[in-house]
Amino acid sequence: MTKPPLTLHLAAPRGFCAGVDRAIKIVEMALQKWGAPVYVRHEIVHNKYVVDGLTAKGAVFVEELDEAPDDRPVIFSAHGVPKSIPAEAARREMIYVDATCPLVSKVHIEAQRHAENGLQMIMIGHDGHPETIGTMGQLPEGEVLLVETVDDVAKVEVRDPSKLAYVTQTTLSVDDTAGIVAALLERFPQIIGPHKEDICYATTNRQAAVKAIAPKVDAILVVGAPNSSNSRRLVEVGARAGCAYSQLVQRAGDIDWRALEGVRSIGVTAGASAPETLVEEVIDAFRARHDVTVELVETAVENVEFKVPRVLRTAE
Ligand code: 10G
Ligand code: SF4
Repeated sequence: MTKPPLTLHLAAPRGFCAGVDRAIKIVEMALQKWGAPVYVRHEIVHNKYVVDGLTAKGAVFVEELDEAPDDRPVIFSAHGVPKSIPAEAARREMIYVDATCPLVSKVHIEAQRHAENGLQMIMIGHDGHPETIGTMGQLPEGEVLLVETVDDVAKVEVRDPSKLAYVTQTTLSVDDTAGIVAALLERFPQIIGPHKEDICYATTNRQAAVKAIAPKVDAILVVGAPNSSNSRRLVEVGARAGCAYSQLVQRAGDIDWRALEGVRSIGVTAGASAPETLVEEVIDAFRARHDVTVELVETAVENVEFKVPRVLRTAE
């Protein structure tokens, strides 16, 4: 029986970013250096497949530091942690390794520098997300004001409009954030911020690739987890760029084949925490049902790599 043809537009770049790659390596190298169990505070990156794989190798994932014993190493996730967490680990004389992405640490330093210069901080981010909690937690409780939307900008109450700075989460929607920054600049013309925002290269590139694909396809699938902020942003970007069916799938088993009946072109991408093996699984699932032609849509080439912390490098 002949299979119906399907053109699969594969986004590039997609999937793992340099910060995710480094964070996973940190857990693997810690397991090699210290043996199991090694504790990890929060999912090292927001992906069940990654977490399950590391759990099988002896990592133990906990939400809070007090769930980890004093005498085993603990790793902090790529999303970053409030200052109080390494301080508590040090107080308990624990071995700890911080897997915070260097691009998130850069935002932490920015926030602290602005505060030292007497500026009140505003953070553009999602309430309750670990990265937002970590960045806001670089300064004492209540010092950083959170805005999530343009509406929030109208409501935020500041100490002195002439002494303000802002930072952002690294995985936000580029377009939504531009709107929020514009609203901040309009209400507080003296506010100081980064050149554009703190959205990282990986977020920007993955969103741009989806924008390029959306007008060409009947449907978009984003491989990623429901708790992965950057993956969910890719779904939104796909829908807003004109693709009516834009969906998140964790694995091939999540694909709604009935909804895709009659589709002749599909876009596939993956969030920064989704392993390539899951993208391959999705492509294979299409191959089983269609005569697939893969077209790579490459909108940027990435060659960013981050070193792992020295304490682990010496173990090599
Ligand atoms: O997109 P979020 O922040 O939810 O995280 P993720 O684990 O799905 O992807 C990697 C991004 C980070 C570690 C945040 S900088
Ligand atoms: Fe780092 Fe960006 Fe990846 Fe976050 S999404 S881990 S900031 S490279």
